[in-house]
Amino acid sequence: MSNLRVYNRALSPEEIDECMKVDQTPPPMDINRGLQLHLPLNEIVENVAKEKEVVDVSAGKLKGKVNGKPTVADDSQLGSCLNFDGVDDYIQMPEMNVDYSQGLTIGAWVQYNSFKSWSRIIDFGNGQGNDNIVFANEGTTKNLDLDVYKGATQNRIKADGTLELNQWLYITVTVDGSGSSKIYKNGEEVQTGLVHLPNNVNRTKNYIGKSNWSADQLFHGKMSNLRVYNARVTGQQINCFMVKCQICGCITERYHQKKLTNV
Ligand SMILES: [Ca+2]
Repeated sequence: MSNLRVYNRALSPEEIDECMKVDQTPPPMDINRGLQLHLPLNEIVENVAKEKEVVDVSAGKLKGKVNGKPTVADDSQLGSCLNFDGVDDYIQMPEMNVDYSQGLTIGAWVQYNSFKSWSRIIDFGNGQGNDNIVFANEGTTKNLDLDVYKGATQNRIKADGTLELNQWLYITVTVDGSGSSKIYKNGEEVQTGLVHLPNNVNRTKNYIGKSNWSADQLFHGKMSNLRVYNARVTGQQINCFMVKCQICGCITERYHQKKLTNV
C-alpha cells in the first residue's frame, strides 16, 4: 500500500488525478541539522573595533578573529577563498560550548601549497592535549588525521596518502554516536575506523589553520566553506556540499558534472 489519503469531502476527478501521481522526489536533506559552524571564508570583514573577522553563517553567527593577514584570493574554481601563508595566518574562534559527545562532522574545501608539520584545518580544545578535536595532516605527510582527545587521552583515525598539493580537495570526517568514523575525499570514503567520543566540555582555544601545540606549524594553502557539526552527516549529504547551484555556491565544474551524472 502506498500514499493512503482520507478527506472529509468528495474530491473532483481532477483532484483524484493529482492524487494518483507518485512523488519520486526524495525528501530534502536537512544539511543544517547539528551545524555548529559554517565559515564560507570568502571575505574578511572589519568589526567596530577595526578588528579583522570572518563570519559564521550558521545559526550561532560566531565571529572568527583573523590573525597574520591572510588574503582573500579570487580562485578560478571556488571563487573567493581565504589564502593562509603558512607563516602566521590563522583564525581564532571564540569559546564554544558544544556537545560533540554524540558525534561530529568536519568538512572543508582545502588546497594545500605545502604540508607544514602537523598543520591544522581545525584544532578545537582547551590547550595542548586537553579535550582537543584535531583535523590535520600527519607530520609533513599527505596523511589526513582526525585526533580526538578525551581529556588528555588521544584516539585517532588516519587516511594515508589522501591529501594532494596544489589542487582543491573536499575533505570530510564523520563520527557517529558509537564512535564509528569515516574519512571522505571528494565525497568518496577513503578510511573507516573507531575513535572515542569527545567529552562534553566548553572549549576555549579554538583555531582554524593553527594548532594548540606551539611546536606545530600553520596551515599553508587555501580554504573554503569550513563546516563543523555535532552530528554525523551522511555521504549523500557530503555530496550536496559540493554542488554549486543548490547549496553553497562553492564547487568546481568537475564535481558539478559528477553530481549531475549521479542524478
Ligand atoms: Ca601573514
